This record gives sequence, C-alpha cells and structure tokens, in this order.
Amino acid sequence: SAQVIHPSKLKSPYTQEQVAAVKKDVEAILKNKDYDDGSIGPVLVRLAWHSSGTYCAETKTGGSNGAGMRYEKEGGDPANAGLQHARVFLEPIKEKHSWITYADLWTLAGVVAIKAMGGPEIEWYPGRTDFVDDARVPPRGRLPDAAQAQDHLRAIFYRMGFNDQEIVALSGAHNLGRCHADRSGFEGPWVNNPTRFSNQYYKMLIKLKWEKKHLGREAQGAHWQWIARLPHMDEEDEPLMMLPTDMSLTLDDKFKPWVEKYAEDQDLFFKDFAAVFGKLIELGVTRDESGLAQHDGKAGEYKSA
Ligand code: HIF
Repeated sequence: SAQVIHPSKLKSPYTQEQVAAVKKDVEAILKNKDYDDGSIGPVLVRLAWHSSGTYCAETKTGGSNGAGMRYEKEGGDPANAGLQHARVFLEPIKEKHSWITYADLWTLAGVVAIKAMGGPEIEWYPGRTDFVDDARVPPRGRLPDAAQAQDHLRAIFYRMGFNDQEIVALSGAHNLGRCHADRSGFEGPWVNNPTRFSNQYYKMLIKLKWEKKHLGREAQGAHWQWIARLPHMDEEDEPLMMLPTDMSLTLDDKFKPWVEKYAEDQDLFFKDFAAVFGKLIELGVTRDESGLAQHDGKAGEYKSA
C-alpha cells in the first residue's frame, strides 16, 4: 500500500520567510481589541476548525483543502454563521501576501491565534490549494449540532477519524470565545477569560452547578443551554454557558475521565490539544511530491518517494 510521507519531508510551496511574514501579520491583527471580548483570536480558531471539520474519512471528502467556504454552498451553511467576520479580518493579509492560498491562510491564522492567546504551539504545514469546484464542496450538515448529545458527537467526530480522548481534548477549545444569539441561537462565553487559552473549560464543567435555561426567545430560534455563575458574579453579570454537547462530556462514562484529567493537568491538556488540533487541520490534506495537496478524489493515497 502507498506510503505516507510526513509533510515536513515534502517540498514547501512557500519559503520560511514568507510563512514568517504571514504569521507576523496575523499577530498584528490580533492586537485589535475592538471585537467581542477584546480579541479576534477565537473567531479565527473557529474558522480554522470549521474549514477542516467537514472531513469524512470514508469518502475522503471535505476538510480544509480547497477553502470551500468562499462559496455560498459551504460559506452560507447556517453552521458557519459569523465566520464571514473572520474571513474579512484576514482579507488584507491575503491581499498583501497573494501567494498564500486561503486554505493555508485560514488554518495558519487559527494556530497563530491559539499561540498568541497563551496556548500551545501547533504544528502547521503548507500545501493546501484553493482549487475546488462545486461538486467537491462538502454537503451541508457535516458540522456538529450543539443542541445534541454524546451520540451525535461520536457520529460526527468518528466520521473524521477521531477517538473519545481526542473528542474531549479538542473540546477544550471552547475555552475561547463565545456564542452569539444571532449566529447560533446560543449566548455567552464558556469561561470568564475567554481570550486566554487554558484548561478552565474543564474545571468549569466539573465544578460549577449548571442549570438549564433559555436566554433568548424560542420563537427567534434560541435553544436552551446550561448556565452558571462563579461565586463572585452578580445576578446582573452575564453568566457562563455550556452547550448541550459540552455538558454531554460529563454525562458519559468514556468521556468524563478525560474531562477530569484535563481539568487537573493543564500540561497534559496542552500536549494532547496541540496534537489533536494539528491532526484536525491536516484532515484530507494529501500532498504529492510537489508538496501540493491533491483534489483528484484520491486523498489519503500518498505515493512513496
Ligand atoms: Fe465550537 N462552537 N463547537 N468548536 N467554537 C461555537 C463557537 C466556537 C460546537 C458549537 C459551537 C469545536 C467544537 C464544537 C470554537 C472552537 C471549536 C458556537 C457559537 C457553537 C454553537 C457560535 C456563535 O454563536 O458565534 C459544537 C457543537 C462542537 C462539537 C463539540 C472545536 C472543539 C471545541 C472542534 C473547536 O475547536 C470557538 C473558538 C468558538 C468561539 C467563536 C467566537 O466567535 O468566539
């Protein structure tokens, strides 16, 4: 069978200086404090994840290669609501460094943002191409539905090729950012410092007393969610939140031990998170000897060197 060549061993379409220049410009736009809780970092992370999370291991379709979100079919998926902000933030960088593909830029921006917010260094490799036609844009409905529970999480993430431990490790990214009623029908941040990467998410899941609540009007598409307040918070303060999918991690015998481990051990979480997010952004990115990812439907079949 075909041998997989690690992307670090392949030719890079960009020089190291080019990649460093893009990273520097992403770090510069991350200094913009006039967005949400004071950082555009979380929405950049969500862009990297949603561009990758359409992958299906069985059919070898979807994934970050191709940057299909540029097109209505994928970009207009209600699951991607709000990500146009992330793409607009990155547009000046794309204009300045027109040689980088969107697919590479979106994934690179996500890992630069995680690092800049205090998270681990995540391996990133270039080579994604922007060639995608309508037939290859993944169908809608591949991204998770937050109103569901653990069976759904397993169906979605097993389809991408992840296991239970990896599902829980990835979930710690909800330490970042917030839900917006007008984007998802959910409202609020998961932790009280949502622009700093840490293992708080797991601690909150275990330690707080969560109650079910509708924050918005059901008629306007609001879902129920879990809310809780820290001891120092007043009734008027915006509560912390958990999605039904987040809470399901504590209601499952296989997920819960990992939630407890990551709540206790931030180093372990950072190590496992770096590995699993690195794997996420590589899904479906299968390069040939030229170092460029292929779109011939033969994803996964590397040729040996
Ligand atoms: Fe999220 N996620 N995600 N997510 N997500 C939202 C926001 C962010 C799910 C649902 C939502 C992951 C998995 C899942 C981020 C990163 C990751 C929102 C709110 C919803 C509803 C959108 C809005 O209203 O603006 C579900 C059901 C997931 C399956 C478990 C990943 C692991 C946690 C893969 C991941 O990395 C980030 C960052 C945000 C915050 C975006 C923002 O604009 O602040």
